[in-house]
Amino acid sequence: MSQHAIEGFTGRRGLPALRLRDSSGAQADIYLNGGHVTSWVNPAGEEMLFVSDSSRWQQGQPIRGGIPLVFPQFGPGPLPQHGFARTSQWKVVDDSREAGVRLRLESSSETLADWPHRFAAEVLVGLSGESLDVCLEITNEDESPFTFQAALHTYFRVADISRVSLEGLRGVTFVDSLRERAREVEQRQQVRFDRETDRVYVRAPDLLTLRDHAGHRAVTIRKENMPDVVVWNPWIGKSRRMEDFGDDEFTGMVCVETGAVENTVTLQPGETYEGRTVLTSVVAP
Ligand code: TA6
Repeated sequence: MSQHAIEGFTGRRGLPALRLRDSSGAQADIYLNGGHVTSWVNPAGEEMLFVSDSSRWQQGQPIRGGIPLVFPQFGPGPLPQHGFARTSQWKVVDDSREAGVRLRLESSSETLADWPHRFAAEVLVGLSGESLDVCLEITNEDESPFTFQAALHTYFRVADISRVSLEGLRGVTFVDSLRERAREVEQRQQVRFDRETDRVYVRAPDLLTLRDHAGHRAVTIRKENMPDVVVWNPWIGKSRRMEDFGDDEFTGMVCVETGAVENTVTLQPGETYEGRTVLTSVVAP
């Protein structure tokens, strides 16, 4: 990773945030609320992530866009949707040796009330030229094992969803959240979008390419120890039902999320899980 400059600043609605820059001119913003990457600008100055114009910017509320951290639960369940990581206040780990920003969230009386396991979570965000590198680490600080789900719920900005393709999923089994979790094998080399899409691709390849044909851009998505990939676009109906998302914003975004969703993680006491995703911006014809 290249050398970084890190500066604190007051972000939207007064929320505390950090800005990370590297020598290539790339830049990323990370909010302490949720440990949330809200912006990734490539060396050419292009914003690669989507954030809704209707997003809340309130402490304790999820930011609609960027890279929400999903932990310890994905989707609906006994905990609030997608777990408490994205609505908790993370702290900066001041470690000058790090190549990037490291934030930390520890179990507390609030989290223990909902999820009775002591843990430490850390996210390391780094930049290296065309790449954004996000590593999520979860340590079991308890005396008994626990099982969790985790994901980087990344919202990519695109010029026109109808001219977007996601490559590398052919032959992968997916669970369709819109058809009572029906399982099917992806037949297409290029997944395209013309309707609401909400699928978990199980044990997907570790390298995918998202092509924004109208934007003449592409992003490679390289993951480590994050077996599953969630692909989501709310399309028209769901967009209208989300009050922190514009009715027509579905045309300018797609979520390609990397994590352990169908393949949950069980940690023994003292064990640490590390999941990493490296996003690289490439110019596409
Ligand atoms: O990742 C896909 C998904 O689980 C969708 O079902 C949709 O609910 C999306 O996450 C956003 O969830 P949120 O709780 O942020 O509105």
